[in-house]
Amino acid sequence: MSNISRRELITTGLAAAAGVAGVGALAKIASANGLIPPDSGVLYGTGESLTYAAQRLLTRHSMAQEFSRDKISAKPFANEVNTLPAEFAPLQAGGFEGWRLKVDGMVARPKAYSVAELKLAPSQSQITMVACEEGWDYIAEWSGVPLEKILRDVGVHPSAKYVVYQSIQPEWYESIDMADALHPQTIVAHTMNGTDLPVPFGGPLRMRVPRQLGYKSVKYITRITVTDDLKPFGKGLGGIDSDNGYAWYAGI
Ligand SMILES: Nc1nc2c(c(=O)[nH]1)N[C@H]1C(S)=C(S)[C@@H](COP(=O)(O)O)O[C@H]1N2
Ligand SMILES: [Mo]
Repeated sequence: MSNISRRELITTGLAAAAGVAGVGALAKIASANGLIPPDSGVLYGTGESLTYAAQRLLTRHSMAQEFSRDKISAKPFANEVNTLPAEFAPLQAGGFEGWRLKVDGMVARPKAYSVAELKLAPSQSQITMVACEEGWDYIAEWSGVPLEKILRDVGVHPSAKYVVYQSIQPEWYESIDMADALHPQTIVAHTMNGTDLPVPFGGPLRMRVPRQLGYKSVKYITRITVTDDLKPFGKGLGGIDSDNGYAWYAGI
C-alpha cells in the first residue's frame, strides 16, 4: 500500500469513526478510548497525538504481518549494542540460570521468573520482521511467552495504562500501552529460529513487539513494570528512544 492510500485510509477511517470530520470529535473519541499518548501536549503537541490516535483506532486489533518459513532471513542482522554491563558475563557463563525477569508495579502478585520457567510456559511462535528506523530489516521466527499471559499471572490493576520494560543495559528501556501489551503477538521471546535466543539478538530474553519499529523490541530484559505514569522512568517520555526525540508510538 502506498503512503497516500494509507493516509487516505486513515483519514477516511477516522472520519467514519468520529462520525464527523471534526478534530474535536476525534480528540474526544481518542481520549475516551485511552488513545492519548503520554507525551501529548508536552513536546509533540496535537498533531502527534492525533496521528497516534488515528493509528490506534484503526490498528489496535490488527496483526503484524507474518511470513512463510521460506522468507526467514539467511543472515539476520544483529544490531550492535553498547558494551554489556559486568554482571552479564557471569550470568551467561552460568547458562543464564541466575537470570530473573522481575514483574512489578501495579500488579497484585509481583513475581520474578527464571528463563527455565518461561521456557516451560505455553509459547507463541511468529515469523515476523524486525524493522530498524535506520532502514534495514530481517525476518526470523520468534517464540516466547505472550506478555498477556505474564500480565494475567501477576494480575494487572484495572487502571494501569502502560507496561515499561527494562534491559540489563541500564540505559535501555521502552514502554507500550495496554492495547499492545495485551496484543497476541507481543511476546517475551526466549527462542529464535528454533534455538535459544542468541546473545547478539537479545538472549536470554527479549521483548518482541512486531507491530512497532525494532527499537521497541528491547534486548536482555530483566524487569517489567506496570504503571499509569511514565514520568518517573528515564527522562519521562516512555523510552530511551522517545527520550531522544523518536516517536514513542512507533507503529508499522
Ligand atoms: N537492550 C537493547 N535493546 C535493543 C537495542 C539496544 O541497543 N540495546 N537496539 C534496538 C534497535 S535500535 C533495534 S533496530 C533492534 C535491533 O534488533 P536486532 O539486533 O535483532 O537486529 O533492537 C533494539 N533493542
Ligand atoms: Mo534500530
